[in-house]
Amino acid sequence: MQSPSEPPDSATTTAAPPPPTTTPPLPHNSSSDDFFSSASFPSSSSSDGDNLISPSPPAQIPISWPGTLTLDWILNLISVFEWASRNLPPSELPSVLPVKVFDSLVLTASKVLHKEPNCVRIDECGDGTSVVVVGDVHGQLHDVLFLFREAGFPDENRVYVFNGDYVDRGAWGLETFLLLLAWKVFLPHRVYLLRGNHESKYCTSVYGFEKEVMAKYGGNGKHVYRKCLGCFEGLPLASIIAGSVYTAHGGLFRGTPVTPSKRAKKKTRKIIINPESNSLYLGSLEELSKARRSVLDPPWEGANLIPGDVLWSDPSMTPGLSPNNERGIGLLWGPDCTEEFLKKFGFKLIIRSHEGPDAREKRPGLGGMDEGYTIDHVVESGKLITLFSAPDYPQFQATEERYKNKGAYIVLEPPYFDTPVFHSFEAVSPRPKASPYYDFEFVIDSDEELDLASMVTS
Ligand SMILES: [Mn+2]
Repeated sequence: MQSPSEPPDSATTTAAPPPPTTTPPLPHNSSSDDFFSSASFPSSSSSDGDNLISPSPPAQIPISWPGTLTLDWILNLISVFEWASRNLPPSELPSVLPVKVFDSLVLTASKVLHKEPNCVRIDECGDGTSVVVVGDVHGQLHDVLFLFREAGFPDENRVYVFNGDYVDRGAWGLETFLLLLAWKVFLPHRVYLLRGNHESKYCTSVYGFEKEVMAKYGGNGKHVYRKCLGCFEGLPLASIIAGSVYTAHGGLFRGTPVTPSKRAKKKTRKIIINPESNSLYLGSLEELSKARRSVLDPPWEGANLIPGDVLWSDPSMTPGLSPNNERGIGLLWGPDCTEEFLKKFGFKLIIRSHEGPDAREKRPGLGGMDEGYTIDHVVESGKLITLFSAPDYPQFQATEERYKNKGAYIVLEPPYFDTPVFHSFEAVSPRPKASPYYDFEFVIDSDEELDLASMVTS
């Protein structure tokens, strides 16, 4: 059992760059303990939003890089982001989070993430450990902070698995992503960050994150955006919790038949691509483990087919595997495929995300996302669940009639971790005022109908 203020393992100590030299921290008036004893967190009763408003700036700005992250540093980061979101224009973010501190955090996190396998196995869950699974959060920083305060911060006995889609649409994708990276660096074996389809160049150029970064970091915006994309490449694709729960942003994926090349060069392989649905079959965990995840964007073919499926696919009530024509990428899979996958690998649950209330509105036969989750398939070996953790989504909506959806997270408890306990929650209200970073009135509601041609050329 380690103290939360001590470095959790060597991952945080091997990659610590030197502290920033040009932006020394301002002298602050007290120890962090003094500041946080009077601050509003981590009270779990702070759901009314009133005590989230901090009229005076946090004690420790600008943030400096400590070399090794501590719980106090992360709590201060939360405080600074929350305060800045309500009191500073977006372009002032660098005055509280200097680009050099951004660089250190992203570099350190990227090194940790790139070492993880495509499918992380979370097995070190002891008797006293619970696992919190979180779906799409889409830059809704204040709702993420509420979730952490209600479910409890990550610690020795509380593991977090995030299913991707940290950025785009919401106005605080950068702060949200950086906060999650900070937790990852601080507790690399207690916080797992999987990739969503929005952690890509294509999505972030259409749905707001790129423009958000440019607005916040100005002249350093391109640099900050490039570093974020590099970090996205390191995000693993899936997790297996306690050997019985599979999680991924989209879900299941196809097998990619491999035949030896005629010219038997060393390790040269030819991957047969056949878009006919009757040639589709479920992929194996071994294929997933060998997939190449470092390419962020379509065209999704060859070695990219599996990541494309894992990030973009959706469940269906129609049996079998078929191309996901609505999205133009990924697959649709039926209850029979859920059963096949669960049975083959001895799993009890699949927890995927990827569909919010807007997407579900267009999916007759599947449940709506009012409560932040749906149980889509109930089969002999277990269940398939969709989990969406952005309440009152999307933040910017063209119609007056809002979805008013709740977000949800799932807690998995020992000893088997295979019985989901659902926690639905309302959006933090009021949200700070913010301007959208994409043309939400003209950009399509969900991720459907992708312009594949533009993806190929961009
Ligand atoms: Mn998604």
